[in-house]
Amino acid sequence: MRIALIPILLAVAAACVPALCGKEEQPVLQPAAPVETRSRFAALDDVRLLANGLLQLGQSLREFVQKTRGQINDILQKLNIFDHSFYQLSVLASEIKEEEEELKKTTVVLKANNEEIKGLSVKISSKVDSILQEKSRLRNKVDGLEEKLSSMSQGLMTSEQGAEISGLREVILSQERSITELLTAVREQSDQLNHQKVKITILEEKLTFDTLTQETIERMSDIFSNEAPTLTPYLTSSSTGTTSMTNLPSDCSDLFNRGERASGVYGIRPTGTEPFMAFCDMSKDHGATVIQRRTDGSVNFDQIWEKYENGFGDFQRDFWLGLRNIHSLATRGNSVLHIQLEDWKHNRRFIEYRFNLNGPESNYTIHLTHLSGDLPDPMSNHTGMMFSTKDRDNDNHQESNCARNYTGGWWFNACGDTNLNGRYFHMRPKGRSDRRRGIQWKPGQKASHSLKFTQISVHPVASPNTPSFTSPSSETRVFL
Ligand SMILES: [Ca+2]
Repeated sequence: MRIALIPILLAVAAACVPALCGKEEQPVLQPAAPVETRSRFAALDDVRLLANGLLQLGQSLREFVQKTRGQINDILQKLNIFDHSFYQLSVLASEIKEEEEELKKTTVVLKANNEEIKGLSVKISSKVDSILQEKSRLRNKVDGLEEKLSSMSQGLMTSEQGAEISGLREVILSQERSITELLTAVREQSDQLNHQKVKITILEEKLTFDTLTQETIERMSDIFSNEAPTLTPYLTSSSTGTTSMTNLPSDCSDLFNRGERASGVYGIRPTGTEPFMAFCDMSKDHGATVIQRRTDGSVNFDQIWEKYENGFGDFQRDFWLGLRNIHSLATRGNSVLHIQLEDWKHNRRFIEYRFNLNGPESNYTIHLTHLSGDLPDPMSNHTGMMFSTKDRDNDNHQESNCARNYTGGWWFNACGDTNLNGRYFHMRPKGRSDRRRGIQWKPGQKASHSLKFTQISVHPVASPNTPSFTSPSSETRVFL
């Protein structure tokens, strides 16, 4: 604005000079023509000045508009992201409400059951009282009988006494019968009571389960924004020096062959690559380098490309070794990918593939050939797939970004696939939208639970004299 004002003022000032000042000083009889030409030139200059000023003003205005437009676009994008998260949260909130309603109904049922049980226990205690009374009465009668018997042994038994004894016997028999009846009734009542107890335990379990759901959902917003920790980098100290650098095992299998038998975190250096830290899972017959593990949901796997490339998490719990390191492990060839899974019913199964992974230039394309195992094989559908994350859509689905919709980075094909890097759920997710975001092995099955435990490891193909690896090592069970 200030820039625009200067030429205008200049123009006004210039126009004023000939108009006002010149009128008094110039002689009246001067010819009119040259004055007019001069003032016309002066006016032209002014117009030029004014035009320049206006041009500058126009340019700065255009820049300002472009800048503002860019800012508005940024804001709109942010608003879109916010809308998306808000929508997800509102879906979750409505699910919470539904569960609350269910919870209320359950509580009403529980209360009714409680009343029933109270009634039953009152009845049972009154019956037990009457049994006890019967028992004491019986004991008194038996005592009397014994007295009479002892007196009988001293003298002869009269016919009157005999009749009394047989009468007493009948009384005793009838008492015994009523006691047996009472006991049967008590047993029936206690059976019923046990049945009610089981019902209540189930309801209680459901109640804690629902509470857990709510807690998980409450934690959801935190997890959304959680940055996963970066994995411990490989550090060389001056004491270890270059000798240890050149002497590093190429992988966990090499370390096993050198005699190491304890599972844990070690520095390794696949041939021709940088050294890095890795978790070695040592079984009875070989060592495997673990590239992924899910045990408790302590690490958020919904991370961006950079994180998936470099690795994240905690070696002792949940982690992803990083595409760059996995690629380094695969470059030697002859690799076997070993996948162990466990569901919430403690069923543990495995599957093995011949495995290769391209480098970053091919977005870490995976190559798999099914070898063995007792799991179904949905991963063969993923062979030849590039890796995708929420910020790098390399999947085969034209209209959507699988990693964004299903969460976690993976070799997605056309969404709805196997995804072991999905969200960790501590129970069966209720909504379909949540279910698809879980840790999936074979989606599309009716009971689509999110898995409880996963571990993916790599080891070289077993040589003919080494027995092939079929069961998970005991060490990994420590993490369950
Ligand atoms: Ca896509």
